[in-house]
Amino acid sequence: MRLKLAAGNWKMNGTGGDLHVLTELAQRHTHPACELLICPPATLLHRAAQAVEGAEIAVGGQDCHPQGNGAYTGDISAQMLIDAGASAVILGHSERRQYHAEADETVCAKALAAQAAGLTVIVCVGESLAQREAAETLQVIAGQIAGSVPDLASGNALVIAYEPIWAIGTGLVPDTGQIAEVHDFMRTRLQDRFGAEIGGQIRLLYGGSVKATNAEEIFAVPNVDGALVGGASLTAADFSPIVRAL
Ligand code: G2H
Repeated sequence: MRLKLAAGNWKMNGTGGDLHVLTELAQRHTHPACELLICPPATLLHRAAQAVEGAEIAVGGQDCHPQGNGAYTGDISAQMLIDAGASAVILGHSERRQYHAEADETVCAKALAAQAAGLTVIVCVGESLAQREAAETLQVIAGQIAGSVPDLASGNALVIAYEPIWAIGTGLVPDTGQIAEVHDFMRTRLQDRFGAEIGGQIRLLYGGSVKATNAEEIFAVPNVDGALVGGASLTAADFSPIVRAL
């Protein structure tokens, strides 16, 4: 059985004054069948890891470099994330693909490095509105999974987040039929590639304008194993009801 996962992506939000959100989440999180992960900006990782020490909350990064170290100004390696207390990393988020021109091959190289370092990898995939309207959604998802996901020895340390770009931060959410179609498709592709066991272990998250008001409906969709949550993960008051809905 796949353990449910609620992952908060703080994006470029949060300073030291926001660490209280983690302690509030820790007090409220009593859901043993659900893993809780917060990915704050890199500047907060170490303090965030300290803030959740002893609680059932993990912290993760939002990106990493494919190399372990070297002359890459401004970048952070997978080993550095681990050193700061992270156990997971989000890779290939559409904002990285869009604003940093990250191609599937780059995401795959980062995923390999993160895996080798021992991080759980959350690879993001998702279509644009134009691609959906052109009925290219499944083709886009298939290409991103083929190009961004490295070969695996086990499915436990890989998570894939389906985040339709048109649903991110817009308040627009695909209907449950559209989510089911993509999640079932991803499961089939993964099982075709990695075999039934490994492909069946990989957790599939939905992301894009998840809120307390729509979480229950989304989590009832088969093959939705949790959520990657942006805006609604920034406060415990918003995030806790989403976690409870899992
Ligand atoms: C999608 C999501 C988190 P939000 O980017 O990855 O953000 O929930 O704000 O749409």
